[in-house]
Amino acid sequence: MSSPEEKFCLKDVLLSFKSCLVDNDQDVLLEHYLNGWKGLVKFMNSLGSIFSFVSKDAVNKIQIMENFLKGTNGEKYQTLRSMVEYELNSNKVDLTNHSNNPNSGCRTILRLHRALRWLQLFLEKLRTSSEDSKTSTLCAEAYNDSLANFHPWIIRKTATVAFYALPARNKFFEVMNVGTTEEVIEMLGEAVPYASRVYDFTQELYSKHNLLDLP
Ligand code: 1PZ
Repeated sequence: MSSPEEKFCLKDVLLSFKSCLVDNDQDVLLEHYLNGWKGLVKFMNSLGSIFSFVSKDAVNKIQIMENFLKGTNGEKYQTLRSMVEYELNSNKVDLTNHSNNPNSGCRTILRLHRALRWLQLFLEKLRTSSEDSKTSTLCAEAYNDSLANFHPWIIRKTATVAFYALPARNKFFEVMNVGTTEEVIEMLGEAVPYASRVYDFTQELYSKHNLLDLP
């Protein structure tokens, strides 16, 4: 049995997206951003092995970024702004095809950034859902309005099938380990806006540098 302090709590995870915002929402600390993702992966793993194809990809991308942070140019990867500046100035970003510099920080973060949009939409749908709402439907709607647009047919198909394995709304709220339904709804109302602010900042930064379509 795990001790209470080791118990997973979605609120702490979402608050990582608060602690990663710096400079008046004009920059994002990569380490805290990745901590948020690590917590989300943990949460996803607690929902069952059906999502392991998703968590494998997320873990892989987190690892790519952690290797940059630990590497010789680690200080260039402290924030999203410094990463973009560094990688663009040193020609580390493939703008047209994904071959010379396969896993740039910019293209890797772009994948997580698109997934953050899904998360934002999904959690907002959950927050405003009624008791008889189906988590699988909410999740599929959020996915179709975001990530699905960037995924080939086979991944869309697999993801859509996996969504049916999501626990029902009350069970899902329980796994978040935040408290009663009212407390979960309140927590989401408080925490989702931080994820939105991180999303908005990244979107603007990437758009300014024409990085939103990196292969
Ligand atoms: C709580 C339920 C979890 C549902 C998760 C919904 C997202 C479905 C996404 C399915 C993606 C699966 C596999 C890999 C896809 C990759 O091809 C793409 C593009 O990367 P590339 O091939 O270009 O390197 N990867 C992504 O789009 C990133 C996906 C990250 C998903 C993280 C989800 C975190 C979930 C948190 C749960 C609270």
